[in-house]
Amino acid sequence: MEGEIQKKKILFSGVQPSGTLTLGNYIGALRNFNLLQDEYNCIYCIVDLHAITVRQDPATLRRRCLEVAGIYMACGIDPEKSLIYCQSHVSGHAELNWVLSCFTYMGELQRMTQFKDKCAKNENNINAGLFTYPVLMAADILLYQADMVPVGSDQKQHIEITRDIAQRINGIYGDVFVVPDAYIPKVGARIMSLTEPEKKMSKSDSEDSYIAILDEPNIIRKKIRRAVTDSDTEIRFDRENKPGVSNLLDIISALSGESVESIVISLQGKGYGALKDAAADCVVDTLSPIQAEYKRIMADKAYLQGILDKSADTANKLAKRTLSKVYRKVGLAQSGRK
Ligand code: ATP
Ligand code: LTN
Repeated sequence: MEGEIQKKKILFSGVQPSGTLTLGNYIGALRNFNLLQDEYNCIYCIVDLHAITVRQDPATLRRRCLEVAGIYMACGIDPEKSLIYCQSHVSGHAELNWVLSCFTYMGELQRMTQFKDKCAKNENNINAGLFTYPVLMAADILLYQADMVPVGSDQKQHIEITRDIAQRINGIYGDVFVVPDAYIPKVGARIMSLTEPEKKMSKSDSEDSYIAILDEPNIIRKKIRRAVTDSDTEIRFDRENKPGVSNLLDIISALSGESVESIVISLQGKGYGALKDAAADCVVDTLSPIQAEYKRIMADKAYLQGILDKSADTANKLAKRTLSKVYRKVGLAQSGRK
């Protein structure tokens, strides 16, 4: 990939190992990852440095990094085509983070809605990392001169600030960075919580609010059966007034490829029980083969670790190219060593 990197455009994305990955992560981000593998040189990162903005149990965090790598591969990311590695294994992320933070304004960071949401959820640990989280994310992306970043719609604001930082630096020093575009899916860019459908499904919320990619079929059915809908009986897409029902329709549409309109027609008059059964069938059918593949991959941890290490080596080389360019452009001292 290192040599080839010049020819194809570059795609970068990341997922935090901050919990077990959810159906929201899958529909909003992961399932698009493998679709783009042939068109782009893809770099998929497990962003463990981002995860520690919220307190994590060390042993669990370490285990989850490997699990996320396994899920990436089970969802179809091919380590022969794409890089899969841990953010903390490439020191360039943290180094570029520093430089970018000197070109990011406090006011910009204060407007980030994810920061406000995370503060509300972590009242006892509103740390500086939570505040500067988007700068590290910008560093992740700009470090590889990525053209494209597939994410769920909750990350749109973070991609915009990344573009602003890149354009600001390019404006001062000439062409330093590629300015990346977000790739946000048309359907399923924001899957909602099963228990509070006006909120985003999130892996750091309570277990019954999300479907984990690794949930057993009977658990998936149970969670969907209990999903909050409304006191009405009409199956209709109306995100504002019927968020629970709309979320289930969204999930079916995203996974089956059928339009919401035709799903609504086929379920007309059948009631919420039928809607929930249809959603559960789609989810189980999609996740079962991924779960089987995940089991197979996780049986050989040494192989998985080997992929992470090899990818990190390549990522380190790519990162160094951008970092030396940035250091040179901003005027940091050059080393006299050969
Ligand atoms: P946390 O709850 O710990 O903040 P998260 O699942 O919200 O985690 P990430 O793991 O960093 O956040 O998300 C990885 C990718 O999944 C991102 O591209 C994000 O936009 C996408 N994503 C997360 N939740 C959803 C969702 N509910 N619907 C669609 N996409 C989502
Ligand atoms: N901020 C993202 C995770 C993330 C990411 C990235 C996504 C960190 N770095 C780079 C895409 C590209 C989140 O909270 N969902």
